[in-house]
Amino acid sequence: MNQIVKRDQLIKEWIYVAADISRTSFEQTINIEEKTNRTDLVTSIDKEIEQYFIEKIATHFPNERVLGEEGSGHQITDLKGVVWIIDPIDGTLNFVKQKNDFAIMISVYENGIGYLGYIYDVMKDELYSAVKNQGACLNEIPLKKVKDIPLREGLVAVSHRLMSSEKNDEARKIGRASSGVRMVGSAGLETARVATGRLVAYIGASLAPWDIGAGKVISEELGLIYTQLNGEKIDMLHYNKTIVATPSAHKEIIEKFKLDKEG
Ligand code: 2AM
Ligand code: CA
Repeated sequence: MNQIVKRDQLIKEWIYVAADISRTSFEQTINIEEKTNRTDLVTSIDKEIEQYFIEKIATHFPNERVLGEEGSGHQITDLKGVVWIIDPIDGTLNFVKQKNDFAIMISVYENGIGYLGYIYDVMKDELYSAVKNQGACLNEIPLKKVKDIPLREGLVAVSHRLMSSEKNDEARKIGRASSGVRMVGSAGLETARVATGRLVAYIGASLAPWDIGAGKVISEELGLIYTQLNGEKIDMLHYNKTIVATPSAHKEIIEKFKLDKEG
């Protein structure tokens, strides 16, 4: 990928402006709509931030395509060339109900390979960033490769949908096999916790490319494994059941548990 340094600087500038938009909104009345159901929300702020990124990308990189959660980007059916992947607010339920624990996420892929990834924890002012083959940072300070801690010695996060399933006890079995379960409700921030060694695994029930893109670049730079729950590689054009984990916890979870069968 060309112009890595320029892209990195611009993305960081844009993220801080977007974060101001999200924080300022707490003093305003915002519009909230249900997308697929009452737990899947979109606000006027998600749309405003996505629009802001799309305008910036179009100005600086007019020939490149954008895949955005709220649909104001391009219709993407292949990953040829450079594709920007945007989640304007990851953890919209947290944003609305808690005003905390939400993230802004951007990643840049070329021909399906992730080169740049950013997760910004707005309320903690923590920016996780990574450049392929150059490592990952937290607020510009390099992060160490994670230790390969096994499941029984670490904490895990499992998506609400899997953990509360009545049909299948597999997620709760994983919880019992670990040291404990900790849930945040933001795929990006849960992945960031695996990337900093605070969790050994995060399991997502049904994550879209914009929930995955940035965290995958960051976690792979730190020696973590990010795949579908059946062990196959992530499909960046569709929804995936996901696991990001230390190598040991990843192996144990995909071999011992039948989570990928769950709806
Ligand atoms: P979102 O807030 O950007 O929608 C919640 O467990 C995590 O799963 C969040 O990162 C959320 O991202 C993501 N997610 C993906 N699809 C979802 C859906 N249909 N409903 C709720 N959360 C979803
Ligand atoms: Ca979102």
